[in-house]
Amino acid sequence: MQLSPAQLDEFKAEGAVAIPDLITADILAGWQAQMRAACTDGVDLDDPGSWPVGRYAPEGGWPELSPNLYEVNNLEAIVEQLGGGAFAPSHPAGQPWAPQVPMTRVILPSAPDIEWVAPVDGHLDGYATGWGGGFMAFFAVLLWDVSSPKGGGTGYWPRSHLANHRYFLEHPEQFDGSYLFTEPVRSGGHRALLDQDRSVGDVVCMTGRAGDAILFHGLMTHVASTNAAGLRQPRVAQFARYSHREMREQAPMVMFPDKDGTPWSPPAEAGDGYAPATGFLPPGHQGRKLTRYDVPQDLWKYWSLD
Ligand SMILES: O=C(O)CCC(=O)C(=O)O
Repeated sequence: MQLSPAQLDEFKAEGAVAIPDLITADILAGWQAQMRAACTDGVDLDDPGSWPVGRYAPEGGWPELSPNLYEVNNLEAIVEQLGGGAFAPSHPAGQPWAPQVPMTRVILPSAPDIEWVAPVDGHLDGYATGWGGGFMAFFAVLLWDVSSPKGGGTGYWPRSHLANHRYFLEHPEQFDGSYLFTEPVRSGGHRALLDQDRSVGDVVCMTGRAGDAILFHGLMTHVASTNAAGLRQPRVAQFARYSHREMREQAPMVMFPDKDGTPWSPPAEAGDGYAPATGFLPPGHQGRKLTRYDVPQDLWKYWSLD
């Protein structure tokens, strides 16, 4: 499978493009069977009467589905088309590369007294503590139909990849993740970067048929949305995330290093389960010359779209 020139143009302009039927019927049927079998606590994905409210995962989490999404031929072919071999599944910095398990996330309808509201703010992937640089793109893949924009599909702000790129061109020193701790994002959230840019569209919540996907640019502001009360479709999705191979390899040297510039090493876990950031490379540090820190004028410099 390859994206058509029209799909590539849409992806570049909007930061997101639908890929219908990314997943073949046989793989999809297998995944659905594995998801059904993995449910515990009396939950039956085909019986809304058995559903708890909101986000659901069985005890111990969702299992790795077979085949692994990252190894699906159609996906591999598109990733090769996009990156010309330069993109690989994202993984935590400081660990040797190993096959990755895609994230599985299920969002069931909310409680009847909760009114659906559109997401008001989102985030960028690739900036969690301990994650490496060079985050390029991600795919959201539906395992069940989502017919309604209120059905819990990933919310995203069209053209926010361009707005965020413009911000980082003006503030390249914050591309390391320090933008999260700097105004206006520190108080106003990612939304603050979008409000400054009139070309960014209103939030859209993903819909589609089981087996469909959306490809998102890594600088797309996005967020999980709520599955409206009363709906009878589970939002069941897997996510595949990709980084630039070379930048990913540089990540352990430069991601959240100690303030004196000594190489990053995973910090001890804080009490709330989140590892604290240990600081960023100071301006002028040699590490900042690595491509992991590059904010290219041409947003597509590290892609293979021509
Ligand atoms: O569950 C979703 O639709 C959104 C997931 C998300 O925000 C993420 O993977 O970063």
